[in-house]
Amino acid sequence: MILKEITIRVMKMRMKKPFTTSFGTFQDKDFLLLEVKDELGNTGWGESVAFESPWYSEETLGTNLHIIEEFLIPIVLGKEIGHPDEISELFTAIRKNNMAKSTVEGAVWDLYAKRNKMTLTQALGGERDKIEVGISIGIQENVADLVETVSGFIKEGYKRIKVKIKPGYDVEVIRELRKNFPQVPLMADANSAYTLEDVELLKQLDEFNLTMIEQPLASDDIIDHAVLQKQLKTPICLDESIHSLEDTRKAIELGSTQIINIKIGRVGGLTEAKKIHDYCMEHRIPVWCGGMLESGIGRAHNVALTTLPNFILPGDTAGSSRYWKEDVITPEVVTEDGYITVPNAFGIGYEPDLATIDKFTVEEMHYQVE
Ligand code: OSB
Ligand code: MG
Repeated sequence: MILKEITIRVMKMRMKKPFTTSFGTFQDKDFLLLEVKDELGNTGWGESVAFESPWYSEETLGTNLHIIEEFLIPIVLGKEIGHPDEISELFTAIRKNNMAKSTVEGAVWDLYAKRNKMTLTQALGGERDKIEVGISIGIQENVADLVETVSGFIKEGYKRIKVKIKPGYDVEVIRELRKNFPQVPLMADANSAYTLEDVELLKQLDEFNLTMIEQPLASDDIIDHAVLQKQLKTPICLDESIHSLEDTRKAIELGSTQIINIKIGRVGGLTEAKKIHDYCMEHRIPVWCGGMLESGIGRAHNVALTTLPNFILPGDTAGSSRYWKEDVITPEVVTEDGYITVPNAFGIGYEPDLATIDKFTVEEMHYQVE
């Protein structure tokens, strides 16, 4: 297939509710959508999961736009591509900027699947027709609010509860949750809010039978996490620290992580995500699919990825209505009793809703070859 046209849209969508992590609160989601068209008029869609500001990683909407326009589009526009795995190879001359790369690569995967009349799930080699869904809950005003929120999500059937923690909002919060929900699969995500000086505090979490603690230490660390894991019973799961198969191999060899959160954008695309999945499966490390508060386009990619066999823990990919009043795809992603049914339409399996997309488009750029 020949990549003839690329359109980038700068999007602005307001989430139903603000989301608070150890870094702060936000509600407006600014992100990029990218559409690629081949010589036959087939299209594919990708989403940049970079946030407007660099709190989660160094990438932002602005850096993604810059890298995509100035470096990635010149590499792929007009190119003949046999398989989407070729995209990451073409991008090896560009260091890092994984979320930017993933935006383009994701669109090419969707295009490839549609052109070959298969679902993205089939193109990836996925197996499931439904996936298990957990929920990630931001930091709440007080513990009573949190207990009520969690109770609601358990009633809705979510298969696992994840709560954000930060210093001063950790052990007592988890204690209270465990008291109220003794059986529920529960985990905590620190988004790098702790250091090795907090070992004694983190050890107190061991008594609550958490499925895992996600990214307790620095976002660029895999050394201290190994030191911490030796002192914790609770399995550590790395999120921010893992950008590639190589990071995965090193973290597993060092004993820094027992579970991996795979985010397509953070690792540079579906091809690398699949490699990490396969490596973890060989090494008996369970994986799950993380979330970046995606719109329907990115969410659809997550659903397809989660159908691979080693995604044995519930992911953060909840249904559209958890985040959005109106999503940019039809139908929306729907969670029912803690499951999402994997769509069987070709490509990402959900139709981009152009009217809604237009409504939330702030700026649009178009590139094409003659
Ligand atoms: O650390 O997993 C994270 C949201 C934004 C940035 C980072 C993270 C999160 C979440 C929510 O935990 C995931 C989601 O519901 O999409
Ligand atoms: Mg996380």
